[in-house]
Amino acid sequence: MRMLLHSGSPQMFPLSRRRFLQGLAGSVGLYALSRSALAQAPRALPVFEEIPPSVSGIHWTHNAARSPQKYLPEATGPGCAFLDYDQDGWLDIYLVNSGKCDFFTPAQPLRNALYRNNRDGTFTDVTEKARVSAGGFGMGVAAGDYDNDGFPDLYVTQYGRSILYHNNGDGTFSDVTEKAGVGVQGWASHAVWFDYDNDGRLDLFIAQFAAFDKTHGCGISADGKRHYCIPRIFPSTPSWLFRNNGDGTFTDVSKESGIAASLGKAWGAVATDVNNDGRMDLFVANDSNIDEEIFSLYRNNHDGTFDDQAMRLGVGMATRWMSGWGMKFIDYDNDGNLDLFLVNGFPDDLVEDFSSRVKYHEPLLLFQNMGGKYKNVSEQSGPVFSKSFSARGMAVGDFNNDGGIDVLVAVNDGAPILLRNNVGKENHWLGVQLVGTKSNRDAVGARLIYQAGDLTRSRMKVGGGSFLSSHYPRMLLGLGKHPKLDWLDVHWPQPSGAVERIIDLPVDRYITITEGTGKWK
Ligand SMILES: [Ca+2]
Ligand SMILES: [Ca+2]
Ligand SMILES: [Ca+2]
Ligand SMILES: [Ca+2]
Repeated sequence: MRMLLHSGSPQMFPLSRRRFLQGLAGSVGLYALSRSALAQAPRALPVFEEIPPSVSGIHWTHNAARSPQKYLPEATGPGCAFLDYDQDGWLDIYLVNSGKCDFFTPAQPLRNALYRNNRDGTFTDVTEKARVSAGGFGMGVAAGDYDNDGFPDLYVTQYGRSILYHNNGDGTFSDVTEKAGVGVQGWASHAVWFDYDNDGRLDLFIAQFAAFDKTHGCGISADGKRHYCIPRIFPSTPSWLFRNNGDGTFTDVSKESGIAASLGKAWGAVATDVNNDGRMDLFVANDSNIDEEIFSLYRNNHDGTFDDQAMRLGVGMATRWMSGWGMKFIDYDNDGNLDLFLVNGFPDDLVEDFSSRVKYHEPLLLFQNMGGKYKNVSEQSGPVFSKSFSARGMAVGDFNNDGGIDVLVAVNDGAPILLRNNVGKENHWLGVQLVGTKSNRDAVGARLIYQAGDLTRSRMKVGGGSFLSSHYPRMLLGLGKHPKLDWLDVHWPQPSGAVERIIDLPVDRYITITEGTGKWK
């Protein structure tokens, strides 16, 4: 996605996905492989199987509010989330819609949707009871338990007023935006929960794209048409960082943390510990540099401030860590190696008028990690990969608890796509829910290192998801054909920093590990 953002002039500047993948290849080695390489034998069930609304019960669709004026926010959403809002051990789904704002009044009211997992492959719309319909012009969602009460809360980003929903633990949520002091106004894109000051409480980063103004469009292009310009004409804006005070309120620390000093058109963000120093760093996909695809990496200076390190660390590093516009490294076949799932879609719906190469709807892509090299296995992985979509957000999570990580794709102006993974269970796995006690309860920033025979792997629980979206709260560890896990080290995040080694572990099931107990349940 990020390269699309450089089409800043009123004229669109088309960039092919091929070029994007070539860029990506620079860091993860996609170059060497072609689509046709190493075709697999046909299997009974597709690797990723599209679950239609008639089966899933998910009938909600996204309305992009498309207008002849081509207001840019129409082209950019939505995001989605896997979360377990009722803590029954089964992942539920949250979907973000557009809605009323200064350039759009829907004929019928639009709403976001919360679907409860019925534990049998179907979902029930519980939005009304849960009171999480939002109603503004929604963009994305981030789930995180900011008050450490065991129930995930929701931050919904919007063009206009963004919303913090506190999960009451009884199937309902309350809008606590004002009380909590996190009511930003502007064009919020991607939000990330992470504990930047290591006090055991999740803080909130909110990316802002641009100072969009409906009175300043791109006008008519040379072809006599209006396009969705992703333009330099909108001023760059600061993003926000809110420190969690621990009493249900937050303090805006955008200025003193240095976040506000770095202007940019921020799209996606992920919090991870880049240099393994026990501090969470923040990665932001950005459009502030016009001619190069540059990400901002805010390095945590340990004193409550952040420096923008993108130039020093380089774009390759950025690509490696970034989970931007619907892209995520997942171990879908549980062999212990991280594969790559990508969703895409060009924002300009008229792109095919001026480019024969670039399509508005684009296919989903799956790359299998063949032990260091990545192979495009999309063609062999199910009929859904031969379709095309205007995909935006993507969330991953195991909604049917079979150990195979499933995928939810949020589509602009369409129905979401739910993909069930049919192959994860063919290898051994362990699913781990971490519960922090000294560290933040979601254990964002925790690192798991595990060994099964000759397989040793490390997985970090990062903050944030892919574009506008929020991933599974549990960790899935792939063991390949190893039937036994020798040990698992849990490196809890600060302020604990404790390391606990767990042995005598089961496989092919989910367990919970609570910080300080030294054992699993
Ligand atoms: Ca649930
Ligand atoms: Ca909570
Ligand atoms: Ca904190
Ligand atoms: Ca699954």
